[in-house]
Amino acid sequence: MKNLAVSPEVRAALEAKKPVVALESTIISHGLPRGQNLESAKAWENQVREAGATPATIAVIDGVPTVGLEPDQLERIANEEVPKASVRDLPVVMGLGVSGATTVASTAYLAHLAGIRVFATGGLGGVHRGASDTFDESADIPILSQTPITVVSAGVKSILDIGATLERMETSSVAVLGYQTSVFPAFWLRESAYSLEWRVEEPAEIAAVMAARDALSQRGGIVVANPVPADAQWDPVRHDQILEQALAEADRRGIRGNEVTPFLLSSVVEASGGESLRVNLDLVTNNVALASRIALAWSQRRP
Ligand code: PSU
Ligand code: MN
Repeated sequence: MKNLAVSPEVRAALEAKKPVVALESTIISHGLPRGQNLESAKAWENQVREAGATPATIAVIDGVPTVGLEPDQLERIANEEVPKASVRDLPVVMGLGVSGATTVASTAYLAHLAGIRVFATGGLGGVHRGASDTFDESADIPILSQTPITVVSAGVKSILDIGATLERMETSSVAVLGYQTSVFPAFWLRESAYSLEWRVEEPAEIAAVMAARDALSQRGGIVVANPVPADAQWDPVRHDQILEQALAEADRRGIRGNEVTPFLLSSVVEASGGESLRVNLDLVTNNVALASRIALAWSQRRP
């Protein structure tokens, strides 16, 4: 694509067929509190480098979709008021020449345009509770159904309707692989009430699935469901109490549209006194580690 800015570091890695891991920016601008967000974003980039891969944090900067943010660009996304930009917003922020933080959907979309195969996030967006009335479903799944990328996620947050989200992924032909688990994780918790059909033990197996998907010329993405480590998960009782309060508050205030997810996340962080935030940071770190290993396994398949 013309006008896609790929940083020299990311471009060199892609040209040399070295491992690259895409990272999203909505988690930085809207998913984490200021003060915590820049430090975390830098730590995840360093973590990818230490694992032997190249990080590519993605956002739109002054109208230019950018793959591999420079340090000053990362700072702007963390500190300025930037809109959350999903795929439908990309042409708008580009056309108007403004900046935007990319969601899972738009990060996957731009990463694919740049030729990146592996992406680490915290949790995917999905079907919200009550979606049969509100129609609130994240664009993350429909976009993943058309975007050949492998996304490592700690499942989806329990603020969503997890069962409906899994059904939507099935209908959309998005493959879901449990990483060393047969149970779909629920973001802050290792397990939801839903089991998975497919379990893998090693990054090389995931790379083999990616190669087979390519051989079939399938367009859909692969979701790797990676549970938060056992010693890092949130207390399930506290989790249920706080979640219920946050959902009721969002309902009472009539929160709608793309504000729902950021509102629920920040309410939960506040009500938990930061406990949910610690779990959130730990699970992203765990996802970045696995995504780096998958990117390495993928590049080893292609000498
Ligand atoms: N999960 C998180 N933190 C986040 C998000 C998801 O733990 O910040 C963001 C992702 O960018 C995801 C988006 O793509 O929320 C989904 O928003 P919506 O439900 O409005 O599609
Ligand atoms: Mn929504």
